[in-house]
Amino acid sequence: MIRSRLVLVCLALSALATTAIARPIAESCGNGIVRFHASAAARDAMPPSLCLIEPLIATGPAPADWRIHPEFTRVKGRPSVHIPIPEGTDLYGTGEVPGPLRRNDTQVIAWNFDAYGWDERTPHLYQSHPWVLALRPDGTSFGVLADTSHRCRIDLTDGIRITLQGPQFPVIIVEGDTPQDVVRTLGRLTGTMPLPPLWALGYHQCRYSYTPDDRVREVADEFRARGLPCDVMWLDIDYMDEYRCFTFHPLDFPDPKGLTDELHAEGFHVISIIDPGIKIDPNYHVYTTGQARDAWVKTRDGRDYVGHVWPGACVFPDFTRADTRDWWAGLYGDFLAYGIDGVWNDMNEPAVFNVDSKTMALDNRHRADPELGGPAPHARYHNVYGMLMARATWEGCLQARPERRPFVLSRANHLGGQRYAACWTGDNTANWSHVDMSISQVLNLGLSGQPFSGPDIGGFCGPGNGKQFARWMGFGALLPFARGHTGKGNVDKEPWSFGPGVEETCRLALERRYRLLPHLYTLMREAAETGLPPARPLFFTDATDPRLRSADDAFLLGDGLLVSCNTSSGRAPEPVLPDGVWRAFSLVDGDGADLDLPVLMLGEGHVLPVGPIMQWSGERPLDELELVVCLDEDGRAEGILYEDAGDGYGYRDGEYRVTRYTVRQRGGLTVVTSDVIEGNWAQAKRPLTVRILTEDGERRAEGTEDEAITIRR
Ligand code: NBV
Repeated sequence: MIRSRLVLVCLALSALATTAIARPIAESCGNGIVRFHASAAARDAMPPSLCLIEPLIATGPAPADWRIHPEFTRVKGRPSVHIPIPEGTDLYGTGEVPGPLRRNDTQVIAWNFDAYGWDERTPHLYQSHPWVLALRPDGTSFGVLADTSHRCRIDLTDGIRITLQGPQFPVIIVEGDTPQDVVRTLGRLTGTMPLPPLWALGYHQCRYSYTPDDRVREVADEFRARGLPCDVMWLDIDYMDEYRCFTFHPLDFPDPKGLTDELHAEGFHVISIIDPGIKIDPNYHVYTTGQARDAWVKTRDGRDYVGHVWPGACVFPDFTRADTRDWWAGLYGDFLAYGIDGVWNDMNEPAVFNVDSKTMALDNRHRADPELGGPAPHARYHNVYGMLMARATWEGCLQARPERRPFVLSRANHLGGQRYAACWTGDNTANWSHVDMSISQVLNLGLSGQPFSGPDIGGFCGPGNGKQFARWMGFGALLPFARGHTGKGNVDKEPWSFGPGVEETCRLALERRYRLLPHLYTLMREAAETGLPPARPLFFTDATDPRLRSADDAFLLGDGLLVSCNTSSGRAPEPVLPDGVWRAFSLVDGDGADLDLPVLMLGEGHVLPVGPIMQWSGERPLDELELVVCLDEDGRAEGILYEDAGDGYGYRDGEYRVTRYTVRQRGGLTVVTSDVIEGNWAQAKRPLTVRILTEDGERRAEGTEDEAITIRR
């Protein structure tokens, strides 16, 4: 009896143990890219990738000197891969995760989850990015992409270990001389975000919910009356008729077109929320037309799956089918005709109320198209449900208005989903830890392929306080996606809600953003072209400098503009700065004296083009420019500016301009020249103000863009 118990215990222990799988298969898939399979059988059974932009073609075995060799194992019977890392390697990425920038010693679960009120310990947020970026001590870098949509644990406590609840999966390793190289390769593999419309880079104002329509007008008018820049007003779920998507409440929003016309006339764009849960109601066109298409996700025994969300009992479109996506896309024609400019997809993990898992049953059936891998349980498609919804939404917006660039914001998403939607970090909380985390989250998302993200500035849950709001807005206004938002029943969180002092800080913060819009747009264009995010960690300046590897109270906008933030209630700690000269400068009157605002610094060798303050991005053309300059020790600096119509696709036919600004010191003269280096738009003859930042102040000069400007020392 005792012996048989012992045998059982031993058997159980060995099942728990990690078992190695012999002889993984390595395939070279392009320069610096190798895909590994646990075995030939795993390679042959590999389903289509749901994150790659196109299938990878194997061109031969891995190069002989390939450095990273994953070890495929089974942990408690589950497929697992372990990648040992050299001593001193720092880890980043893993997408939308709470906590610090540097991810060593953390564990997360890639599982899209309605993480209301999440905190530092929450194991899974709304999006899944099975991707780790590793930085070796010598500054070279590699990336690890687990090509799976299944739930997986990414454990960074001992090297990199990824363990799956699902079938065996391939691992793609990317090598680069720098982390930037690896992020660019990720962009090539999973796609880049299409260039957004310029207005989407303005400031956005949201709350759950501005209702009725007069409240939307009131808030919008308040922005204009107070001279606070803002581009977009958002409509959260209460604009709907009993939460039926694509409808408007007959009493609270009786004339949606009238409302959007008025807002447009004041320079605002309007974005409305659309959730995936469709109310079961035979008198509701979305339900009946979806029903006619048999569009819904099914239970394991083939009935329509019914889950409860805002409207009560709902069915859920099966976005894994092109037929369903086409139907969904088609719904946007009439909807956008109300004057809606962009779409916010929420609750698309998908979130379901009143079930412990907070989502639909894992054995629900998706009747997916063959190119996605064919019919399979929800467990395979859960993590990409939100991405496929965002894709259908994006396609719908483009179909409805082919001459305009879609803007979609999605709560749930997956590696590669930057092709369809921007990201906000969900229902955060108004406390200092969340203020602090908002920077590292945006940076790690950027290192995971998603360049366009930001937090709910001010915090969705909890009231917070004025000091916190001011500091959050101070740097939040400079993150790629800048939106103030808060929850139902919470205190007001408009820029003026905490009194005149905080309002003044918000004004300066927003005016700074608008002055920086030309630069942000240039960076967004770079993101669209290369995958490099606008907001970058400091270690991008020198990947060998160990001091910069954990720095996450500061970020770079591009290569040369450093934003050093105060994310605590007290005094800002002494910032960790990269080597070289970094000069603090002011962008709007009074910003240097406001200690709640981040410090802006320009690195040596950079020219930063900035525009005038505007109340919204399209208020006036960019008809004057200022060049902020920080010379390097050889007296040189350079910068570029990308411009186009701000919307539409003319830029694809050459209707754009990239101007390079060059500053050179020769003898006692500093000479500034402008050259159009790309695009067919004629060179502008704008007035230029040049500001050369020096150790003891600034030297200024005026001129125009079509001539060299000479400044005497
Ligand atoms: O649509 C209401 C909210 C929205 O404001 C928030 O931003 C989302 O994250 N939504 C979640 C649903 C309910 C939240 C309690």
